[in-house]
Amino acid sequence: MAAIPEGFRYLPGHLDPQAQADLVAELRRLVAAAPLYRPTMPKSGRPFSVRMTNAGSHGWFADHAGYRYLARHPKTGRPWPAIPGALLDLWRTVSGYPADPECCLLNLYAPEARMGLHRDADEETFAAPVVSLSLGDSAVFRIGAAERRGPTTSLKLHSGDVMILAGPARLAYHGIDRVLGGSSRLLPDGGRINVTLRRVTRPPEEDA
Ligand code: MD3
Ligand code: FE
Repeated sequence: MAAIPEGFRYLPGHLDPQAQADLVAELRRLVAAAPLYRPTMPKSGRPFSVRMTNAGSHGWFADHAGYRYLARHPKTGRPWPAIPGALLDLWRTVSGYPADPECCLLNLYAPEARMGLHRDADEETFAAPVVSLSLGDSAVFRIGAAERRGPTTSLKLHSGDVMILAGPARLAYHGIDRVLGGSSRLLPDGGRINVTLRRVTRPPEEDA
């Protein structure tokens, strides 16, 4: 076991079951407006096992042309839906950051899906924290250091848990080793949803 990087905050069970269910209903509307897609790795062309969609002014996407943010859904060509109010409230409550998030990335994990160790580094500012929420099946999360080969620590994430990654933790390597299928009854079809809120551009407030 290694030390968890400074700036990591973990709020287990931050959302109660009713708030989780309300949010899932809202996310179903979001997915109806902005269908899930499967990004591909830029170099290998290998598809992600996780399916994704976004809300907000900036939506995260990956294909042969690279990792980047898009103003519109890659398939429908429409702007991304607005970030749900409950998620803006969450950010304003826990981020400690003066500007709102621009990207609300929704990751949908089937029980077999995982996410390899990576850093979130496609943003223009790392001064803003990343705020992340887990819904549905539990998962084994791994967090390391700012260097890929550094030591890592594993943590089990459950439905309703919130993480805030600020300071040195903001650039830490992290990933999802596995989803524990059948561990939650929030989603009737099983699986796990992760919602990750990020600032993408540097707001004028950062100069203050
Ligand atoms: C640690 N999502 O969307 S959430 C991602 O559960 C992502 O789907 C994982 O990694 C998931 O980029 C992990 C927690 C998370 C999100 C961002 C981080 C942890 C982080 C940024 C820096 C360090
Ligand atoms: Fe990430």
